[in-house]
Amino acid sequence: MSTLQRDPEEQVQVLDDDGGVVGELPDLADDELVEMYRAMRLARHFDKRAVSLQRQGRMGTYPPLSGQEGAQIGSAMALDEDDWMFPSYREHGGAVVRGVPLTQTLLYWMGHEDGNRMAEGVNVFPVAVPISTQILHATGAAWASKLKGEGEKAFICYFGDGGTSEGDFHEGLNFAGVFDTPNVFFCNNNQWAISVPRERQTASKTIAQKAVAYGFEGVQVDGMDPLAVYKVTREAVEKAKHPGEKRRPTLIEAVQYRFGAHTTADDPTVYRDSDEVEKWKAKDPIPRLETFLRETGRLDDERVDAITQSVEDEVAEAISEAESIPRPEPSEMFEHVYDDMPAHLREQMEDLEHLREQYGDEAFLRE
Ligand SMILES: Cc1ncc(C[n+]2csc(CCOP(=O)(O)OP(=O)(O)O)c2C)c(N)n1
Ligand SMILES: [Mg+2]
Repeated sequence: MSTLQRDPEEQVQVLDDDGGVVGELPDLADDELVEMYRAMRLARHFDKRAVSLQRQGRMGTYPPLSGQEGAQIGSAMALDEDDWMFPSYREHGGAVVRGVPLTQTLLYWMGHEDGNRMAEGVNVFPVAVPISTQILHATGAAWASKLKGEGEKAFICYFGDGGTSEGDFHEGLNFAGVFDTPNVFFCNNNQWAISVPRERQTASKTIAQKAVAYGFEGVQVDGMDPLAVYKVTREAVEKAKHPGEKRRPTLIEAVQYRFGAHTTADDPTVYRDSDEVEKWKAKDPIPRLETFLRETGRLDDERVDAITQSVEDEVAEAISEAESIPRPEPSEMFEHVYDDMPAHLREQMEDLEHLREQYGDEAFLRE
C-alpha cells in the first residue's frame, strides 16, 4: 500500500523528534542526504541574515522561514527537473533548491521588480502574495500541460493553513479532482495565519482530510521531518505524472511551525506564548536530520564545519551582490502591470513623481 493511501489522520513520520528512525527511509543516496542537510542549513542562515538586513534598514520587509526548512527542502528535492513549483511568499528555501538564486530573493524583498523575473529554464512561478491565488495558477497550468499531452510533468503548489479558507483553495482542488490534473497541493500548516490560530481556520480535524471531499488522496505528514516530507511528496509527484496509470492530484498537509514572526512587520509575542514556541523548537528539523546523519556515519564534525563555512560564504556573497545593484526607482512599480499603461495608472505615477519633487524622498520615510 502506498504511503498516500492511509487515513488522513495518521501522520507520516520517518524520523522522530530526536532523529531516531521510526519509519521506512526514502530512497536517497548518501550525498543526497547530506545535500538535504546543507540546503536546510543554507535556508536557516539566509533567514537569519535576511531578518537582520531588514532590521538594519537594508531591506523593505521579509517573511521568515525558520522552522519550515524540513517541509521546503524535503518537498523541493522530491521534484524532477521538468516539474513546476508555484510558491507562496515564504518559499525561499525551496526556491533555491529549484534554481532561484539567493540574490534574486533578496532583490525581490528589497523592492526590485526583477526579483520576480525567473530565468529561462527555472520552472518556478513568481512569488504570490495574494493568499492562495497561486492555487488557481497551478491547477490551470497542470490542466493545460495535460491537454497539450506533455506527460511527465508535475505541478506543486504551496500555500498556508490560512490559505485553505480562501475560495481559491476550494475552486482549485475541486477542479483538479474532476479533471485529474497532475497537481501536488502542499499545505504548509505552520499553526498560524498571522495572529489567527489553526483551530480558528477550520473545524476539520485535519487539513489533509479535505481532499476526501474533492475525490482524491490527502495525507498528513510531519512537516519538520524532511525525510517523511520527501517520501510523501515523491509518491505524490509519481502519481501526478506516471504514464500508464491515471494521473491524479494529492493534497499534502505538512504539520510544522514558524519559529519567527509572520513578517518583519509582525510581533508574535502579542498573540502566542513562549511555551508553545519552545515546544515546537524541540522538533527543529535541522538537528533532527543532523543527528540521524551523524549516527549513521554520514556526517562528522569536520564535514559540519565545512558546511557551516560554505553556507556563510554563499549567503554573504548573495548579499553583497544584491546590495551592489542600485536601488529601484519607485516609478518602476507602475511599469510592469500592463503592456500599455492605462491613463489612471499614468496619473498615479505622475502624482507620485510630483510629490517626490515637491517634498523629497525623505518625507515618505517619516513615520
Ligand atoms: C487575499 C489576501 N487576503 C489577505 C492577505 C493578508 N495576509 C497576508 S499573509 C496572511 C495570512 C496567511 O496565513 P497562511 O495561509 O497560514 O500562511 P503563512 O503566512 O502562515 O505561511 C494574510 C491574511 C493577503 N495577502 N491576501
Ligand atoms: Mg500559516
